[in-house]
Amino acid sequence: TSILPQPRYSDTASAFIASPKRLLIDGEWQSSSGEKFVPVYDPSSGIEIGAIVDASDADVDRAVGAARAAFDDGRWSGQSPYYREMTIRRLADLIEANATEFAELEAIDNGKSITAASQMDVPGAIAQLRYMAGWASRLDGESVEPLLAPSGAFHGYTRREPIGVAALIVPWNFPLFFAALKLAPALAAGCTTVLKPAEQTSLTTLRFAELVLEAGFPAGVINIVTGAGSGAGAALVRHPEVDKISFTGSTSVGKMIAHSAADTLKRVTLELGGKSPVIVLPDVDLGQAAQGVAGGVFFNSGQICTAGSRVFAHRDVFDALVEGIADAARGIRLGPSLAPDTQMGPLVSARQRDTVMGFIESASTEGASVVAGGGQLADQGYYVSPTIIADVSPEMRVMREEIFGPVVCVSRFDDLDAVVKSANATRYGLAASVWTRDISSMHRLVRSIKAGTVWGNCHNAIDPAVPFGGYKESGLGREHGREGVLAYTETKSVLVAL
Ligand code: TXE
Repeated sequence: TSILPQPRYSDTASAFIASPKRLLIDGEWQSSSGEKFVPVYDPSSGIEIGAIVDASDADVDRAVGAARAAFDDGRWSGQSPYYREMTIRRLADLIEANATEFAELEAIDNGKSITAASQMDVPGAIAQLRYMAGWASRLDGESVEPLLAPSGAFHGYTRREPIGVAALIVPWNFPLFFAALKLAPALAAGCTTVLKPAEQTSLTTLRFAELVLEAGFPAGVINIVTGAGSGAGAALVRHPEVDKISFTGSTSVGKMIAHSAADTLKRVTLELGGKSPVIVLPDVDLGQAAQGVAGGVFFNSGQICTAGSRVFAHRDVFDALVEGIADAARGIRLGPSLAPDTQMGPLVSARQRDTVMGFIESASTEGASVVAGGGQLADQGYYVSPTIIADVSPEMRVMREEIFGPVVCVSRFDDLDAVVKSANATRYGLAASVWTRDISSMHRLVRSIKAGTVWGNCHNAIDPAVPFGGYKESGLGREHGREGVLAYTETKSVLVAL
């Protein structure tokens, strides 16, 4: 397959990429105390296009210090909820006004198609900010009657107070979206923040930082440091002045963060890997189910934590479903991220491509069969074709580990009890989907599957108002919705003897 060359960047995007990159600390652009940089690649071509700052420990210390000072003097949490809501809304409005530029930068930096970036990532980021902005004025405490005291002996109530300084660590699969998703509830709750984007994809976050200044946030409320996970990321996690960490990324780093956070008992929210089961019952409309299942795993080139990567099809529909998913896979137009008709772009990095190819090779070695796809495409860029693997068994690597690429394993089942066992036979528990028109089977499965989200007749339906997070090793805590914003607060109980 030949992949077209990446179309020319717009002048606006080229100028932004070429501009010198710094760190947003205490309301101004600051240079790093070190001289280290991380190269930026365009995954569609594999060409190095620029560089971002690799922040030093001293930079991280300055950023945390600025957030600490901004929290402690109440310049953000001491304002009215209405002021906080309107400032967050201004940021959303500014992103919307620059939506085209954000979509292009995201496509260039991450490799996702410009269509997906403009239809999902950018509007998704805006919606997160607008939804959470409303929570600023709804974080009420409660009046409480103590159980053991005579009525009227105490005035009891709770207050919702912001935790303090929140460190927000973001992965590379949805860079702008995750930055907004983490910042919005922290800011609504009244926390101050230090955000670190992934070193592979920091461009949209740096453009976002310019809008933070324009939106008029007080200095130090939002600080942005770029750089390596093992350097700037780890420095942020161990910093004693950080009160809360919210991390999205790999399960292995999530566990390291939980260990490190234990030293000062930082509050932790972790959104980690997944190996989400997709269960297809025999009564479905096969055409629709095949399209839906394919979309559930191939969206974002499979680089999404909820990817429906283990499909369990009822024996009666197995062959037809595999054929349907293979047809859908063959119909996906792969191409460079900026080409308007590209449906699936490359993977984010050469490393990610090599990891995914390693999984596909391991499947063949272990005796599975590759039904469709299976290849690395083109010499330039990090393309992998949508791949379907059958004849799998539960011990194979492809069935146990998160692949994070456009690869799906399909196996067959006979009855509901057996499929529940197979679906739950994983250390992960992020999401699942069930495809059937039989409502009692649907709800039986919903109750039995150990996952933070179960979708019915759809996959990857993610919404700012609906709690999101994992069971088991897929994470800790919930993002989105009321639970998402409460995760940035402490409850203070007050009892006044009358
Ligand atoms: O993730 P990392 P990687 C999974 C997916 C993928 C694998 C590896 O399976 O193939 O992880 O991706 C920062 N202290 N997911 O290596 O390293 C890092 O800089 C503090 C699932 O890129 O976890 C980046 O900002 N921070 C996933 C972020 O953590 C550290 C999204 C994620 O990087 C750090 C991404 C450290 N010691 C990958 N080390 C999802 N849940 O959606 C790294 N970081």
